Amino acid sequence: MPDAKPNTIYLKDYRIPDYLVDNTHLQFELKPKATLVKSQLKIRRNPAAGVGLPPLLLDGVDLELLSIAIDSMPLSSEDYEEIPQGISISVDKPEFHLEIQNRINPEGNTSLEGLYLSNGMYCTQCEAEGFRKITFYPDRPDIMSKFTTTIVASKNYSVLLSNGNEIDRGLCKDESQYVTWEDPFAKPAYLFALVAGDLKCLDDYFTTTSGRKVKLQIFTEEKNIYKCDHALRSLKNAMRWDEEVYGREYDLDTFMVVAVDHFNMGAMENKGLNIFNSACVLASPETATDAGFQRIESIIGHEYFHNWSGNRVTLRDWFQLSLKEGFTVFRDAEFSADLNSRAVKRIEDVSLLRINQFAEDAGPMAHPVRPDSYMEISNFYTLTVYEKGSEVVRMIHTLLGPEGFRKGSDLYFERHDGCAVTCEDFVTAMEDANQVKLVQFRRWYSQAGTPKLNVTDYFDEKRGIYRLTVRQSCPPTPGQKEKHPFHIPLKLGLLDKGGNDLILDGTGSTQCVLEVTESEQSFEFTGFENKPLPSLLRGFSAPVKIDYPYSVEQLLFLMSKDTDTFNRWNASQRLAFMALSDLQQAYRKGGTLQLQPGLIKAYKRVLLNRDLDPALVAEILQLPSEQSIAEESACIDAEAIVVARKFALQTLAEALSGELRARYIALNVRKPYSINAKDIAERKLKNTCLLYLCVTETADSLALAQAQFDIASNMTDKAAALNALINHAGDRQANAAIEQFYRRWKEDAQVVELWLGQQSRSCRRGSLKTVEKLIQHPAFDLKNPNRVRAVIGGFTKGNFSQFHMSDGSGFEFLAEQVIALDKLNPQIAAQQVIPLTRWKRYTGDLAPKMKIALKKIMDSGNLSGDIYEVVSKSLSE
Ligand code: B3K
Ligand code: ZN
Repeated sequence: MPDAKPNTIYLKDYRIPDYLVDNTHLQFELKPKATLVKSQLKIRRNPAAGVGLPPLLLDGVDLELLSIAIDSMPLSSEDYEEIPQGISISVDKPEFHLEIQNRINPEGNTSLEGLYLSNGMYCTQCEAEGFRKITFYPDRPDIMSKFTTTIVASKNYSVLLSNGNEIDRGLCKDESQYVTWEDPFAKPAYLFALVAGDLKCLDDYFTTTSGRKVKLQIFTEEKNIYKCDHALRSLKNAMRWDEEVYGREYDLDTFMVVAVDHFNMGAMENKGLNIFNSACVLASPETATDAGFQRIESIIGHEYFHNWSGNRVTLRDWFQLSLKEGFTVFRDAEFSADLNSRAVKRIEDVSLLRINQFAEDAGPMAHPVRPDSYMEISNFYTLTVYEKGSEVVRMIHTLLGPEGFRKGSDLYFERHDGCAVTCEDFVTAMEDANQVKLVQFRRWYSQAGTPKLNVTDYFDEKRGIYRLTVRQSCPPTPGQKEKHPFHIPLKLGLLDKGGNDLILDGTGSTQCVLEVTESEQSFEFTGFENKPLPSLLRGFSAPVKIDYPYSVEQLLFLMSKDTDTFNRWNASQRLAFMALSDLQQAYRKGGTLQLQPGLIKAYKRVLLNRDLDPALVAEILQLPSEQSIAEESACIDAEAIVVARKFALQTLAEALSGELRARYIALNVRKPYSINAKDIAERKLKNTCLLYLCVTETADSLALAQAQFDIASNMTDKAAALNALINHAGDRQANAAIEQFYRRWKEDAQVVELWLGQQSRSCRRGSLKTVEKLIQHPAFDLKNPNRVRAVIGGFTKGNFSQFHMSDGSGFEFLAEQVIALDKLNPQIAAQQVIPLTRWKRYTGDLAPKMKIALKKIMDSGNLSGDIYEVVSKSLSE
């Protein structure tokens, strides 16, 4: 148990702030163990908050208070009171200057929240509630203040950065230096940032549509400057895209990005000074894979887009998190889709949603896109808030069309610029700009759970009428037993026998969006000679599960004929799920396993089809992961899943080896590495073929992998070959590759993380013993979240078969790691514990063994609020 059980905070209890902070001036005297923070705040009573002068409440955590003064008069200990969340100060006037001095210990801060040190460099992370670890402050997003910041530090630091524009710098009497920054835009404390380090920068300019020249700078250690080009290019693309697609220009004179090795997540959108996890900004062809390059582009875009969706228009309270995150994920997804393959981007995003967000919706932490309560807000940076939140915005886009959506976003930004607002304000702007009502649609924000659509159809041959009947339901989630019907945009097409799209109405369109709003609803289409075949939920037009009784033949037909690329891929997935479920059943019954022959034929056809985008071919060929098979199953039989998938993979690899080899050889041409959609697609298919070939473990196929490993000069090909060897070569060959790779790359943090991750995820070599050894390896560091995610996360989230070993050793291991992590970094501990929280869905002995591991954590004592919330909710469900 934590010292005191954390409080639950409710959305319904929101109250506007009693006091406002117009100006915030901060001065930092940086010392590793004892940084002095002086804050001067111009405070006034909030006129909208009522009469009287209630006490001023300031949040503060792990701070050493040195002094407080109001209008230069020092306060005595009777004038303020220390309370659990900070201090409460008696106030006798409606306007005053508050001065506070406190000390903090950046070196001892392993939570990576507030001000901390990473490889000798000072940096901050304030979202959501990290600012209170820097100084006493009303740390809530609806308090927006104009900040100036003075940083005083030794001359060893070549850069001292904060938000906004540099307005002063000089030397102090004691030979230290100072720099002062001013941010002209009022902002909540969570967007504050400070960086001090011995860094170099890559710089450039961007000229906005209205002709303003903006200085762009990417800061990193000198040795990594050569890895910043892609981030810089991505930033310029993002700036141009936001001008073209949303009419949004950048608003400061400089935009800075800093790469930091120790970071709890991907990146942070601090005003004018984005701080990035090094892994999400640094890349070169020799050190980063194509997926890494694409991730950088999307995260650079995401953080940049927050400048409007999050910073200029910010949040009233943390329950509204999806207002900025869901909207910004939607924006970055469209940015990536516009710059790369739209279909492949959609497939990747939907896979993530179905595998992980659907699991969240079905688990003990299920919550609506706008949660209505939390104990620890850090636990709500979830796939529901981000990815499902983005799907909700996408549905508005689908319902209003691109022009209507743009009118809505223009109105939203114009109406709320400089304000802290709510999800409700977003929907209202969309309604007002389009003169529509989205009353029922709002349930997407308040109801948790994944809706399910059951679709049946009927064809009246005589009258040529085709009727679709849609029934919707949504399973209960914690605290929400009954659900009301959702407003669901169901995009569909109808195919004739030749696979052509039929015309659906008088306007001649071949695709329509049905608006499903009732529990049961029928839709009719007329004028057909034969019963059409429906292509349902095209482009995944809503975050739902859909069930229509397709036969194997119908799925094969859709897979080769559907004009909607997403649904072609989806048909291949359904087919694979059916085949894998048959195999699981046969295994459970002790029968012989046989892979559905239709699937082999279909894969062969796809592999031979030279007209299909190679990236799509690669997506179709990849069998659903074990995790995604698990997510499809009502009860998870881990052993049957592993056996079924392995059997399917081996059968396919053997049956298609000729075609796989031919396609591999055709694509394996030597040419200079370039990051463009066509080359990325070809590398993706080539490496998918290589991995399949190696599943057969023949000397021939392993020789191809070895040759690629030896000569590859880019990391995409090198890492793919290493992965094939780690998973399929004999011990000697695999270990030699592992060692050789490490020797070459041990100085490169990002490559070492990739290397650790591949070993932990390997079902052959990533057994618990290997992972335990990796934890002892000099490259591992429990204080570094990237290393934790690579080794512990790689094993528990990416190595299904080994983590779910029937003796429960994987669960025990995770419990021990979570207990150790919680003492250092509660946010990372809470991210890592998630696989255990799904215990209820497992069959056999696994569920009780997972539960025992959770109990072990619960009983270990002195838990953080983060871990307490997740573990107690998982056990009490
Ligand atoms: N807004 C940050 C996330 C902060 C997470 C704090 N625990 C990054 C992003 O979503 O852009
Ligand atoms: Zn974000």
